[in-house]
Amino acid sequence: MKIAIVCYPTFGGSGVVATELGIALANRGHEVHFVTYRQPVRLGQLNNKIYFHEVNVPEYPLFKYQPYELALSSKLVDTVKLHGIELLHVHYAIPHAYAGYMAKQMLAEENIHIPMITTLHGTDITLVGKHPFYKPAVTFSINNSDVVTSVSESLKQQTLDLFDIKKEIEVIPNFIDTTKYSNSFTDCQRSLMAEENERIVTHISNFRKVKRIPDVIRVFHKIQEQIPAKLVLVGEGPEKEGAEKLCEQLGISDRVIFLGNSNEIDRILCFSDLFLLPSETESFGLAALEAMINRVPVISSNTGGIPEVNEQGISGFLSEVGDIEEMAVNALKILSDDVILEKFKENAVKSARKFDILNVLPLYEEVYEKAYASRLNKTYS
Ligand code: GMT
Repeated sequence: MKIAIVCYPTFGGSGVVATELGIALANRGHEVHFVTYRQPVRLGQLNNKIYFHEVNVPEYPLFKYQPYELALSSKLVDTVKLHGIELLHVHYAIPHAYAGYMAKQMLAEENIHIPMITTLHGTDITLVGKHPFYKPAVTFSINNSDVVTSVSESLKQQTLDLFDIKKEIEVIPNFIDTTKYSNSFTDCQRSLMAEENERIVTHISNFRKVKRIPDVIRVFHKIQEQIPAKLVLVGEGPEKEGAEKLCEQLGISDRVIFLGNSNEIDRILCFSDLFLLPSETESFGLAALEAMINRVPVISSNTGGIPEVNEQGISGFLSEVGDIEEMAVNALKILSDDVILEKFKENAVKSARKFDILNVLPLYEEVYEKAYASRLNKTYS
């Protein structure tokens, strides 16, 4: 099938999921066309199965805000016509589902009928989408998608609670390509990060408020009071400066390593002993799943879809949002004993394997086939 994927090209989870899905679909023989404003960060070499089409938004002095949706929908129309695209899969409702719907309508005028799948990822519903300024447009574009999927049961429920949804929402969880990890690194270069006797605690995110970065630092502060440890912080975002200041205030700057954005996530997780994800809300927690497949147990909050990924007392521990005390106690339970740590590491991989791409990809293919087969029965009003 010829599929156009619309996503954010950045380090955020929805872009990563869209990119990994596109790569996996191409490996299965589909032709995949990414349509976005920059080549997605996780997308490697383009080939005859993977294409990238850049959306350009020309500047004009009249505009305070550049009309990205307009440029995206035009690009989609051109791409569909030029490459004979059969299906549109948009990741993150805002503004992709809206632009996708407009593209569909324009194409229908020319008697080209193309189904649109919208995958909801999290903040497009829970933080941004529910804002009254966006809500009517988000509700409209979800209800006018041919198929709607969400990355967790929790996100499905939140969508139904927050919006007036008239469509069925199918849950297709995020996934991991487990074959990539069967020969995981043997040389993790751990010595570059920490002394032999130190545990390595890691957090990876885009450093937005929702990630509760101060909680990450305060939990680590308590851990390092009890055992020798280093904290590795990976990512960039608005909370980073405050994080650096907090480390200084707590007198732990020499134990905290800020790595910035990285394409070497697996290498970093390879030498990590524990992953912290104390988020305010998290539709799924892809970062936790990536940690787990790399043998890293997770201390997280119990919010949103995280309990569908991190298993209490098995792959790690979950606490109420903001319960720094309990998170630190649980972290120490795992880190203080080599045997316990090893058990949690093994369990983390086992839990992660449930999200093997081989189980999840067919769910998307099934949805695509159904949507494609029924495209001509639709009335494009
Ligand atoms: O929160 C992020 O890190 C980015 C955000 C995104 O949309 O790019 O992530 C959301 O989608 C991910 C992939 O489906 C989920 O794993 C994250 O849990 C979700 N983030 C939130 O709900 C806060």
